[in-house]
Amino acid sequence: MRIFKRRNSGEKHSTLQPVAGNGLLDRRALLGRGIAFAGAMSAGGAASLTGAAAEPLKDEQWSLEPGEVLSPYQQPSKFEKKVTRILSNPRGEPRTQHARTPHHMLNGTITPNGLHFTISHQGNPDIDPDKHKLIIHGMVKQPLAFTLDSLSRYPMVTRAAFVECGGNSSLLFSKEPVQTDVQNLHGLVSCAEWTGVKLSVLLEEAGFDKNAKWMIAEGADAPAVSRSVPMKKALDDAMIALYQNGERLMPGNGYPVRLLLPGYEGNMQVKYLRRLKVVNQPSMSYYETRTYSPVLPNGKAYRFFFLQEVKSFITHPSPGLMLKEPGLYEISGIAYSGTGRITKVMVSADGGKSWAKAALQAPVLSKAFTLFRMAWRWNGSPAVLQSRAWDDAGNVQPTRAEVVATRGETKTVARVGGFPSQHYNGITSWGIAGSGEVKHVYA
Ligand SMILES: Nc1nc2c(c(=O)[nH]1)N[C@H]1C(S)=C(S)[C@@H](COP(=O)(O)O)O[C@H]1N2
Ligand SMILES: [Mo]
Repeated sequence: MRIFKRRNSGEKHSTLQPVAGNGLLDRRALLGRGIAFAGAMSAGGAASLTGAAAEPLKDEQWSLEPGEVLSPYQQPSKFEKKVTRILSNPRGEPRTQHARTPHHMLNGTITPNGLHFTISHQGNPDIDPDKHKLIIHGMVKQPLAFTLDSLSRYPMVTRAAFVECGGNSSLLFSKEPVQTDVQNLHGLVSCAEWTGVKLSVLLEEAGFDKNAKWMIAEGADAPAVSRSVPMKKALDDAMIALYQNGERLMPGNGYPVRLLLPGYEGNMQVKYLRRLKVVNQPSMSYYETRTYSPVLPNGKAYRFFFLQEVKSFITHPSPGLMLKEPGLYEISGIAYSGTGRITKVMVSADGGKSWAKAALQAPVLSKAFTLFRMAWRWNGSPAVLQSRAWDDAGNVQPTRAEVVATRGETKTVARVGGFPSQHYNGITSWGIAGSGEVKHVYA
């Protein structure tokens, strides 16, 4: 790995000096003044990234008449109709349904509720919140039953947290890069601000047995999805979530109540939560033993793989977002870690030969999306963009080669929507062609 040092740091336009190979610029070039200078210095000598205002503003029809009536619950502009989730099973055939987040069409750390990814193994149940109950029982002094009403009388907490399916990004286990966009590759992760009651408060009230090591969480949907959760996690930062980005949970995300386990595998975060049983051993339920116990090349399986490990990917540019012409671009993307905070993201434009430090957008929250940004002057020749993240426990995102060396890869090219394996957190590479087209590549 080679890191270019900024040359002539006393020079006037020093922020425009490349800091790594193939046109990566100092992250200070992103500060307003820097980019203006950069614009002045770009090909053609234009003063900014946009053209000069040659014509006076013209009044369009919308400026000449009253606008539309307000709607009680507003929807995005009709011009944003393409910004939707991709559905794996739009007719709701009797199998799992997936709805994937369009990361390349969003820009922020919080996923809008309508675009939060969903995995429902048998559709979203139509739960009447007035009839729903949550029970805590098993190794407790006093089994308790909560209604939505009683839950809402406890002290609440609010935090941001990403939720990621263990199967997210699993197409990167494919022998050859699967040609699709970031939504199909990485759309099974989203981040929201969740509000609810700390699970530890409810467990204390029930008088849980201090010898209990596990808790079984069960949902009220038809497959009664159930997973074993270590008591340690339950007593740490687990939340009984009632609100998502300020409003009640969406039906696809567990309405009216879900278990939130920040940083843990999505499947454990049981939606439509109806039962928590305190026990002293894991239940070895269907999902924890069948789907979410990845088999290794040596034939053995991970018994449990709870943590969603440190990861990042570039969303802009990414497949489907063409680079129109050589010049200045901001490379940006998402980084997160189930362990804690993101401390550093490095970006490469030459397939990993040289790297430069990206700017991290504050606030950088634990177990939540962090945006990173990098200034780049594309010279019009082929390039390979990559990002790599570090967290505050010192974990570093592995390369793809490192992941497949321990975890294996498919023998043939995987199909879009397939799940060759689980828990891919390696690097993603975008190949930029001379034409500006962006493709998924391995580097
Ligand atoms: N009751 C119930 N809980 C569930 C599921 C489900 O189908 N039913 N899907 C699980 C899976 S596989 C994942 S990845 C996460 C996804 O959470 P989300 O749909 O809110 O994004 O919920 C989990 N919890
Ligand atoms: Mo999942």
